[in-house]
Amino acid sequence: MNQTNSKRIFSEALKLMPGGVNSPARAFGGVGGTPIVMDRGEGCFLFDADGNRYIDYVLSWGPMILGHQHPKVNAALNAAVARGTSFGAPTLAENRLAELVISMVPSIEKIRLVNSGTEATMSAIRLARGYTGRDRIVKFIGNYHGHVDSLLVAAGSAAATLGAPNSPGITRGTTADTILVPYNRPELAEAVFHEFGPTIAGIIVEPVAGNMGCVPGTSEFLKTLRKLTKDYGSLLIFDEVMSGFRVAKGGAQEYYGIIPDLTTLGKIIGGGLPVGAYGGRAEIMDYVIPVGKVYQAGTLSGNPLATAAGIATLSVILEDPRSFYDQIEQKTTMLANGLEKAAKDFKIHASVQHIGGMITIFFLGNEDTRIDHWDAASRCNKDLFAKFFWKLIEKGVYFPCSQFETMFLSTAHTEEIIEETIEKVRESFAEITGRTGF
Ligand code: KE4
Repeated sequence: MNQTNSKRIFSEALKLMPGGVNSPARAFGGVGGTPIVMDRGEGCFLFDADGNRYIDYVLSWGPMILGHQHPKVNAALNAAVARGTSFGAPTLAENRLAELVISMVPSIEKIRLVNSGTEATMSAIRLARGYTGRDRIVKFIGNYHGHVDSLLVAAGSAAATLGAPNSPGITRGTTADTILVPYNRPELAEAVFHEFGPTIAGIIVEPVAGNMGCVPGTSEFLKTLRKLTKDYGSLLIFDEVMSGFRVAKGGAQEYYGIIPDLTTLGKIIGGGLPVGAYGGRAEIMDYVIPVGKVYQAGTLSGNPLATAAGIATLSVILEDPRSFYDQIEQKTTMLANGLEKAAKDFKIHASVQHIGGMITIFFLGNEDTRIDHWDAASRCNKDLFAKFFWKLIEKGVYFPCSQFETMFLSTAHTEEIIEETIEKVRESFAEITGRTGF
């Protein structure tokens, strides 16, 4: 596979930006080798700087649920550009995006748009502290909520991939009020609340963890968090930056039927442009400045181009949401079944875990049969994952470059493309194992 341009461009990047990237998740730290420089996206495909085509299961780490260059998103962006790019003043489009999100997400009566998932989670925990007057926040080992100082402890995603779950540069004081609990262990969350409950401002949780790879929260776990926060007067924050608009129209909170006090959003809400958001009941959100005193601001929050892309994306989903999510679920299940059968046929010890449009194949440690928390995820066979990743790259299939990331599907992935993917997975397993698979 010719990668001349990609390697040249990336070697220049290394001189200009730390690790040649503007986000460590792209650095290929979990798989080794040189990141591939992408040039354009089209439907479910990415094309690199040398013109090589890949079936894309990263989808910009989640946003591109309609695939790349959806005509309605492109048209909305072109129309918005013709009116100017940023005014720093209220615009109608912000009302429109807010209305769409409020109509889709059960917990949200009022919303504040920001520019990233990190800004959303940072603001939501500040709001929880301002609203309750308490300091402590509970987070879960292996969950990643963006690079918020007080949450960059035992963090997943690239923090785990690159071995920096606790980043240097964060003071002990910053994380002194962060309580860590293992994910999917309701009894341990109970123990923490029995000891610290009256001092806990809130819990922030990925209801479907995507930053260990795809590890859905159990109903019992999430119901326990809902009960504990209600009993102790803390706020439950669902970080749905990844699961929002992906596992259901109303995100994981609709899927599980558990309504948090605050929800953070990102990725799909911007349709590929930088949008994050946090929202919840009006009586909580009215603690945010300028109504309340909890400060939060942003030059480009609610930007006209970003809101145009977000409105177009959510509007396509809302044309027929039931068939939209049935389609996403059906395609994800088709891929999952193909991955499971391939792993079984080639005697590879794996667990394929999926929910809505999120999916991960875990190459399990010997003693594990399924991944439901970080300890098990950390025992996965990362070397085998890396071999598998590169075999697929050679065959034109682009999986996330880490065992601790989730794969995504879009409405642009056809059944034929999924069948082609499964065939290339089987070829890769045959080459790795030397078995025939029959
Ligand atoms: P951003 O600041 O990257 O927009 O969002 C942070 C964030 C918050 N919460 C959850 C549940 C998230 O998954 C994320 C970001 N996800 C990673 C991928 N695992 C983004 C990729 C990257 O960091 O480049």
